Amino acid sequence: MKILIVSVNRSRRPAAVMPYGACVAAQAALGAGHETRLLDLMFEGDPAGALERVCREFRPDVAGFSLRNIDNNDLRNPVSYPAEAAALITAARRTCGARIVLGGAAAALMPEALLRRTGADWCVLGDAAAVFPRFLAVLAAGGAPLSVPGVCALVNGGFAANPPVLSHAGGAGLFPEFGRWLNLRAYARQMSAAPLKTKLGCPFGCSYCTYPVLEGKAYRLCRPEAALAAVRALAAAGVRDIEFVDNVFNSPYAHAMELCGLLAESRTGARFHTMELNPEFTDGPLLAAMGRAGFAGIGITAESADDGVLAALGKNYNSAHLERAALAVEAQRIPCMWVFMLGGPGETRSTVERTLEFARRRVRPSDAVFFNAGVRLYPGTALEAAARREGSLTMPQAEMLEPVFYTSPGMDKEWLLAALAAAVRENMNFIGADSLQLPFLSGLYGLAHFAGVKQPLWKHTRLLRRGLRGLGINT
Ligand code: B12
Repeated sequence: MKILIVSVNRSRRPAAVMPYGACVAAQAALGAGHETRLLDLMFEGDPAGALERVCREFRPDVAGFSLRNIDNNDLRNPVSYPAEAAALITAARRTCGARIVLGGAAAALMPEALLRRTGADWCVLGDAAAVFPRFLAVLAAGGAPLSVPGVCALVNGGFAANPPVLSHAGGAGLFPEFGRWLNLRAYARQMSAAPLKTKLGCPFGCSYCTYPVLEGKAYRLCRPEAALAAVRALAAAGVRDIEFVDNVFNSPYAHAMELCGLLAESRTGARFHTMELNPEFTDGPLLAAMGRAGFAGIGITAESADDGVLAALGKNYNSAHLERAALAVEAQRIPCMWVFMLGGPGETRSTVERTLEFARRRVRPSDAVFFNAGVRLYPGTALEAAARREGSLTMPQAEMLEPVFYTSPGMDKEWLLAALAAAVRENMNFIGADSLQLPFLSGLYGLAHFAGVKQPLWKHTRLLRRGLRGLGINT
């Protein structure tokens, strides 16, 4: 069959991210013997026009729409993406007779709502490398796609789902040939690193998080040698920056250490990044191994520095782990971004102050701190249930496609936003979601790339903010 994969995501905030999942889906279709094309809309000026052109020329039998984001996760300036996806699907229907299937993290989180909103025929959950070829084989043979585990659809107005089975992450399926599908130069010009994942699954129990819903709770690890081979292939294709996008990079600890050891020995010339370090497993030996491996930027997802809030979020670590992680970061040179999420369950004015105080006192001034305000609520999470019990969430699950946020009843939302704005104003290494609203952020990446600045750009947060302030722009 002829398969067209369409990557719908066009968001360049905080940066343009390569459509990893769409590439995995395309590679899986190609590997199963189908004639496959990928249309990446990231840099298209006229997305609907580009899609209609491909639909007319290529005449796909199946169009797979990869939906990454439901919204931008920004409480103050929410942007919702399903309407854009629905309009594109209408355009595809207008121009060709392809059957339409949804995939991607957004689709997997709210399949029923997205099937209803977009009018697509099916939605594929779980790992595309495992499910998509089977789905296509059944479709090609004239069978019923709903017989395939991981496929869902609307049947006579009701939602029917065949639950996905967890796939093994041997490696190959997770490592598509990015250069075959994407304009890698365009991404390099936007200072985007190529994503690589070394495991599937998330065994942690964070009350608000969707990762176990998306990938299951059990870890399926890639062999570190397979990840190294993928790194080598990317380096050979000219990719300089690679970002490990594991849900948590440093768990299991031994797996991360082994990978770092291999990367250090292999000297591929690539620079590595990850934004997903868990404080419990962030210590001196790990950071030393990451330094030897060639990590140029790391992120610690801390969320809060208050023990009560961390417990209410269901975190596996406490403030003592944060202190230890901060000491380990201080003792080495890799630039670090700390990520916090204020306003979660149990949050009060004093717990917010505690987290801000940690960021002022324990984060090196040369490092950056990113603050989210409010917690995006997703159906099926423990926090959703808690919000319904508290009475702060009353809307039906089907309507949660529109961004809906939790903020603690123990704290006034307006006060939180004002306190955060004041902290960002006073500390030049702090940024919040508002900082990402800069209209010229994409131009800034282009300029930095042109000037030969190395990734990650956020390591220059203080300098950039000072420069912008000098120009009268307060970010
Ligand atoms: C790493 C990550 C980031 C990194 C990305 C770095 C990089 N270089 O790529 C950073 C920190 C930059 C980031 C930013 C954002 N992120 Co993010 N991110 C992730 C994370 C942890 C992994 C994404 C990834 O690469 N996965 C690996 C690929 C292979 O998986 P995948 O894309 O889902 O594809 C698989 C399946 O979905 C399926 N599939 C995909 N497409 C298709 C198509 C078809 C046809 C089929 C059949 C199957 C299929 O097959 C693939 C293989 O199994 C996910 C959580 C998660 N576990 O998914 C969140 C996640 C994708 N992010 C999310 C969000 C919201 C954002 C932001 C909007 C918010 C923010 N915090 O700033 C921005 C948007 C950035 C942008 N420009 O679009 C949400 C998206 C859903 C939603 N809630 O709207 C997620 C799911 C987390 C969450 N909160 O639930 N993110």
